Amino acid sequence: MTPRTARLLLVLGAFITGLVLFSTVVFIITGRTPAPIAAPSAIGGPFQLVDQTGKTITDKDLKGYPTLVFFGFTNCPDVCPTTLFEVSEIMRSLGKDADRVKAMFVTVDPERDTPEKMKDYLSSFDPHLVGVTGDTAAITAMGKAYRVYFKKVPLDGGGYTMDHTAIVYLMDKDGRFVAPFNMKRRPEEAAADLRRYL
Ligand SMILES: [Cu+2]
Repeated sequence: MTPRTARLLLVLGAFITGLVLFSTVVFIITGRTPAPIAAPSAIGGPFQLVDQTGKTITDKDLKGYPTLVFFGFTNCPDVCPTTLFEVSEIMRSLGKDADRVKAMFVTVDPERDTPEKMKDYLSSFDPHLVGVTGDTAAITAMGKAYRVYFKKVPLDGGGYTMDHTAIVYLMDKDGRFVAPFNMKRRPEEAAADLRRYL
């Protein structure tokens, strides 16, 4: 296991622990077992950012579309390109239905990931992918709303990389969090699962 993989597992672990703790708190307060993993309203919410063409994008643009949301950054050496490739395969498997879902790649590195940079980067992936950036405050707020962990890590030779939560979120047509989307299956299976939310 590379240190990077170990770090990502740690981040994933922390996220899941957070969800479990949250569910437990809900259980203690209400005396009822909460809906799967977390109350749907606990993740997601309104945002106002910019897409890779420089156009404003908000949560309202996602209304009516099941949406995959993934946080990352264009300088990411492995996890982000792999995930974007996998999401692209799912979109391809969806065929025509790809127009009825959305897939968003939200940068956690808005300093470097300008709309132009996002556009250039995403040109290697499925054209349905929407790149999302904006000012640091707005990105931080969205990250918080999605319970995403991210942190700048200085590199030995100068510059920096980003540690970040690597979960693909499935949001339903009404913008409610459904579950972390299972990427560990064939694109056709993932596409079939996604179709259930159309
Ligand atoms: Cu990444």
